[in-house]
Amino acid sequence: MSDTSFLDWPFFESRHRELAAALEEWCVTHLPVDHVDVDAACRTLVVALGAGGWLTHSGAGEGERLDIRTLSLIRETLARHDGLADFAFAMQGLGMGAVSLFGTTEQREWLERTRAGKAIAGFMLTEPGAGSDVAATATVAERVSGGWRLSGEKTYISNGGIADVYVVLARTGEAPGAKGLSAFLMPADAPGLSVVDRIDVMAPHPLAHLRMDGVVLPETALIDKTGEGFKIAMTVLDHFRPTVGAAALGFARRALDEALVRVGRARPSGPLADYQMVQGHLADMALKIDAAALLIYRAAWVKDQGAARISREAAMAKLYATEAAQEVIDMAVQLHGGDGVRTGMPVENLYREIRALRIYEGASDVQRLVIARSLLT
Ligand code: COS
Repeated sequence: MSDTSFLDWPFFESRHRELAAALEEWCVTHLPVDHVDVDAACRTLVVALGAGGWLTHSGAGEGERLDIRTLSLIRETLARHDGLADFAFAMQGLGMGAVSLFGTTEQREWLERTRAGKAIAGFMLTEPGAGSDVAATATVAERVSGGWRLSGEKTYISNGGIADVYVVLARTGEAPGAKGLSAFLMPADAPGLSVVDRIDVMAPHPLAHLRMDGVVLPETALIDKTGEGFKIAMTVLDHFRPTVGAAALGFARRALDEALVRVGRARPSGPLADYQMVQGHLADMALKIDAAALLIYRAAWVKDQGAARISREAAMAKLYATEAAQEVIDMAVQLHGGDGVRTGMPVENLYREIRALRIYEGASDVQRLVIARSLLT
């Protein structure tokens, strides 16, 4: 069982502690699921997380606010038990993030379905020519009678191919760059939307390259106002970046748990834990874990207290927690010796799982840029 003493920190209320305990119990009976078919596993997980009531927390209904501490606690707990369960939960939140924060009553009908586990969501931001540089988005949305026509390509779209609904960022052209973008809600069965390719990655999860070839959407698909798409996307990312850190934290906690079991094992010359150098590594792992947790729950707490923007805190949390988790997991692999790189070992799995978190939702260098800008402006 992982260290839960952090739940006594003043960032949390009793409802958070109760939720963490209840989710832990749920995870023990429901996770991990079989990952052989990742599409099927994700569908199963969304249904199960919906039935368990956990997905309610992935979004905010009209008049409600996203609770970032709750999102983070759920992600770290799920990640500790099953990376794909964390992915399934996180994508319901990120996919519908723009609707949670800016959606109309009609658009929220989709949100209620994703929060119940009855629909799967995706967020279509990245393009072949616009990854870190969101302002370079080339997908075009042109006005047509009664609505919009979208054309362009999006890649590395999580849940691409299995989602029922997407939020997509497109250029509506009010101004060049960041000020000429808008966000739209697009059902996956919209004519003209197709899967170009499914993308296989080192820690498999549903991922695809998608094409919009003249997809016609009604006026009501527009989220908030035209020209606000960049700010909407950044606001969504500000809310969810601390939670990426939380997922990394869950992976790191699991790695430390696995390492502690490993080094405590009896050996003819005594357990590895008797060696001071091993103890030094364990101390460094625990230190990085606590430091990451402090940054994550600081960012979450600040937002939950009503801060308008937490770009700097969110960037620090994501940057530090994902980089630190990579180091913690690498050390756990090392402490396992040859077994650490054996396919199917929990630490080998964590080693593959953690890598993408330093890239998605803003690569580490983008987070550094956000932090530096907060110092220089
Ligand atoms: N919240 C609200 N508004 C924001 C914002 C935020 N977090 N960040 C920027 N803005 C606003 C700025 O205030 C600016 O508006 P004004 O001109 O009215 O002041 C506007 O948006 C443009 O901002 P900026 O000039 O900083 O934009 P850049 O094009 O330089 O982009 C980075 C900045 C690189 C930080 C941004 O593109 C980014 O986060 N990229 C990573 C994207 C990403 O995470 N992709 C992963 C996708 S996986 S889902």
